Amino acid sequence: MVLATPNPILRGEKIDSNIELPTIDLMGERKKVCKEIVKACEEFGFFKVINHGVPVDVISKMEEESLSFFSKSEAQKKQAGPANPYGYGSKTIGFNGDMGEVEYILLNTNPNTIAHYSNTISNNNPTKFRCAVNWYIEAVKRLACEILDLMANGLSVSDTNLFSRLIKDSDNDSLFRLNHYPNTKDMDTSSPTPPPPMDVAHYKVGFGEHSDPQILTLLRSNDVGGLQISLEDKVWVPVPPDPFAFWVNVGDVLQALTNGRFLSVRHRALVTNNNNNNKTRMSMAYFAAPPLNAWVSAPKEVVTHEKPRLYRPFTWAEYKRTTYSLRLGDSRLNLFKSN
Ligand code: GA4
Repeated sequence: MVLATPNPILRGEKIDSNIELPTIDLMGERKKVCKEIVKACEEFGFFKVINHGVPVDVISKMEEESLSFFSKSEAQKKQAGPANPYGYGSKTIGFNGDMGEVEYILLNTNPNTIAHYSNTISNNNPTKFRCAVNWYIEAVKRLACEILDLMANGLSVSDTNLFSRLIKDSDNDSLFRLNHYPNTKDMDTSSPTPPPPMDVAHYKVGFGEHSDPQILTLLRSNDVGGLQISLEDKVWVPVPPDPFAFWVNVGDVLQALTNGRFLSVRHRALVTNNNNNNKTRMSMAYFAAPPLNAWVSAPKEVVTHEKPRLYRPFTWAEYKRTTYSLRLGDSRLNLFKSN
């Protein structure tokens, strides 16, 4: 009998399922919502939004397209790859040796990129795929702008559209990602009895620990769990799946734009091999980013005598280049500290 080899990266880590992650009801009273968002971003860099206004059919159409793509044969999926960085990728993440138990489609939200890839992603009905993606992006972009305006308001930044303007720009460099995490039961049959649910040694890394480089990420998943966020003291908090909500991540650029007040949350996705039903995790992430030539510089309201400028101004192009020169888990923002 061969025993499952515990993944050394995960050994000895602390998991805390008792921490309650913030939920923001966007239909709530505006002032209260602004305050709650700021608190969530300072404490976790992460929160859930409900009553978000993204139509259910927009989400279900996108999910249907995603499922139909990932159900194809390996050979068919490979026609939309390799991810360079856009297109279909399997197991390899980025260009510097990062790997995970994940397959994905990564796209720039620019309509030309979407149109181009739609032909190989969905050769039987590219228009249907393209429309589903464009509708989804339009809806989540609107949601991201609303949240960014609430953040600026909550931080008393006088130019309340300062953050949202960056992603509304027609040259924005926002991305869209579809992830599929296969059930590792199919890959690892060596475990004789199902391990207890929180025994991290029996999980594999789907997408390793990292922060998102952009401004804001809106993440939606099906009802299969696996996402975890990391608190400052290296405790991992499992994120309960909720297919009706969106999870919002603060990205590195927003941490810089808020002069370090908001935390760019470190997170990862694990895949379990003790999932008895065969349902696999699928997620879709919208990464709201500025145009390549945009400058990232914290506004005066968040730079004070007590809290001087933490990061030097940089362009998104420079930040993105640095991101792609490093490994997934590297802390890139530290390289942009002002001296
Ligand atoms: C993490 C967040 C997004 O998924 C992503 C990822 C990107 C990629 O998969 O191409 C990166 C990763 C992400 C950060 C470090 C670099 C770039 C893989 C990698 C090793 C699309 C992004 O923008 O940055």
